[in-house]
Amino acid sequence: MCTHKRRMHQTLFDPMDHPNHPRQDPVHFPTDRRLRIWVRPPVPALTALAVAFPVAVAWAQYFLTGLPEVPHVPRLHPDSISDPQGFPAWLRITHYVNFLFIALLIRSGLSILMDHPRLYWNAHCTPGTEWLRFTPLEVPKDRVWQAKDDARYISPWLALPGYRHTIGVARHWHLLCALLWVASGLVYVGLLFATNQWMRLVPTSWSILADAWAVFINYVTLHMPAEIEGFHSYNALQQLSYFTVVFVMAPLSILTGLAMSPAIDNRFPWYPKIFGNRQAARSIHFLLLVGYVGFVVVHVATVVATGLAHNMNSIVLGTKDQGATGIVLGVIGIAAVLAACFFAHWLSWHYPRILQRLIGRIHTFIGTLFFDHITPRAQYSKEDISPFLWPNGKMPTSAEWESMAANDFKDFRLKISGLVEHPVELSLDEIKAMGKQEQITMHHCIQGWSGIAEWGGLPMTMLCDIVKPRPDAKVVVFRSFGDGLYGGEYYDTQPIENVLRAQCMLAYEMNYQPIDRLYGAPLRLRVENQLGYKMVKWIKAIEFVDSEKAVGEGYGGKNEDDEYFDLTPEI
Ligand SMILES: Nc1nc2c(c(=O)[nH]1)N[C@H]1C(S)=C(S)[C@@H](COP(=O)(O)O)O[C@H]1N2
Ligand SMILES: [Mo]
Repeated sequence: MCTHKRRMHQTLFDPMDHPNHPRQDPVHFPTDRRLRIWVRPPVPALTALAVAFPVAVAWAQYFLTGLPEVPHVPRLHPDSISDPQGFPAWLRITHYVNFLFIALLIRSGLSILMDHPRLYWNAHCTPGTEWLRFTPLEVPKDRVWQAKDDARYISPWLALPGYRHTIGVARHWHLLCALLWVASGLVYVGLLFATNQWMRLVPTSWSILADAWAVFINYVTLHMPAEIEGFHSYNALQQLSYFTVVFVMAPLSILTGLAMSPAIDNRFPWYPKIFGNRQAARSIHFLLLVGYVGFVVVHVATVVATGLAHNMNSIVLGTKDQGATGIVLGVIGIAAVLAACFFAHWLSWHYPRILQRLIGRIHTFIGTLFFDHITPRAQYSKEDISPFLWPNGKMPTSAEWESMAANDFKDFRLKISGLVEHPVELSLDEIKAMGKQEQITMHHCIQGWSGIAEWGGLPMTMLCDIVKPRPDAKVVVFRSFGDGLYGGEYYDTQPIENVLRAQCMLAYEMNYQPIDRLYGAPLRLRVENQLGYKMVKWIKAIEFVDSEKAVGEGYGGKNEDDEYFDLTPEI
């Protein structure tokens, strides 16, 4: 097989990558592809009220006091020659680059959302407590329903890469584009303030609110405000909405995105609380997506309605004339973004390993800068324990595990081997006698759900004290009795430094009971600074090796091999 060859080639572009992906086809294209949106009943009513109320007030004011005049903005510099004049090239370029990345972020974000198509305001993700769901299914109560069963199909016309169980690749795009989007955003904001262009966007007086309201009344009562010379300044409502997008929504997207990181949340538990909790941050992150889509629709409609040719020349060429060049180039630009979306789709389905390696390198870089320094230490209290924790992972079906389970794992022996001075085989009782640590922590699944549970078990540091890893042992492999989603032994790996951190343990207790079969009996791993798929359940054996490249297909775990997940998911 080509596995060996693949291991040898750790370049981004490997011709051996291509043939290996179609193994997942049946699951990616399920028969049930219904997309249903259900919203908790008060939400549409409240939203309608929130929209209808200002509209009604605006109409009332219009009838009572007539149409308010539309003021000029920026008011402070009506005649100053230092006012922004037109749109410089850097502004036109960053505007376009932003459009490209937002498009890819929204598309990959939708793919990620569909892997757990429910949104909550509470941290526990108990089925039935969601306020929004994108699935026609209620969680069945009479049988085991895994979080992976709950994932939905989404059309690749809408999402990148779309289909089902493609969250690994979707995340690569999302994280890559988030980094590039933030970088271009920093350049843009930096130049805004380095020049006088910030005056267009940043209101400098509270009168902006009254002025924006006056403009709002004009729009809502279907009076187009007298055309403001957008080349020099915006009307107050326009300024306020651009300001909100750039200086409120974009930072909030970044901050709520970070609030979903297991490494950050389990080190700084106050951080997600700024937004309520991790799931509230996730809900806000999604609402911001809706906000961008809404903004783009209104923005584009206004560009069309207020003089398309003239506006497109300003946006694309930075000129004031009426010719068709701006429209032509603008359409070509939009076509190029569409082409980029098609290219991203093609790359996702034909060369996902390229993405995995590229993002892996960026991860390693960012990891060494930030994440390697943060050790998880969050502890929740007993009252915080979730009433329900979504289960995930195929239960073992081997006769070996079944018969051990039937006998309360009395015959179980954990085999620890590889690059250690004292390879051992330990019974569950011996493990329990070696030491115990307890922690109440939040589990973060890559799919988006989370939940809080108590875990009791043997810290990996204690185990290492006994088996004594040799200096050449760099990576720890955890092998499971269970299989991966697409068959073959489930396993995952950890760099040895990470298992030596606080809160990394072999858990044999969950919520003060011996761990249930469904949740990983007899032993499962807890590594609180990473995502759930790293925490192997139903552990059979542990092996110390010098590199993950020699195990499985060489990408560091079953999901890394089969679904292109990242090796060190701290975000
Ligand atoms: N053996 C095995 N372990 C596994 C998995 C699996 O599929 N097989 N899934 C992982 C994933 S994706 C998650 S989110 C957690 C789920 O743990 P829980 O069932 O206790 O919530 O287990 C992890 N461990
Ligand atoms: Mo997961």
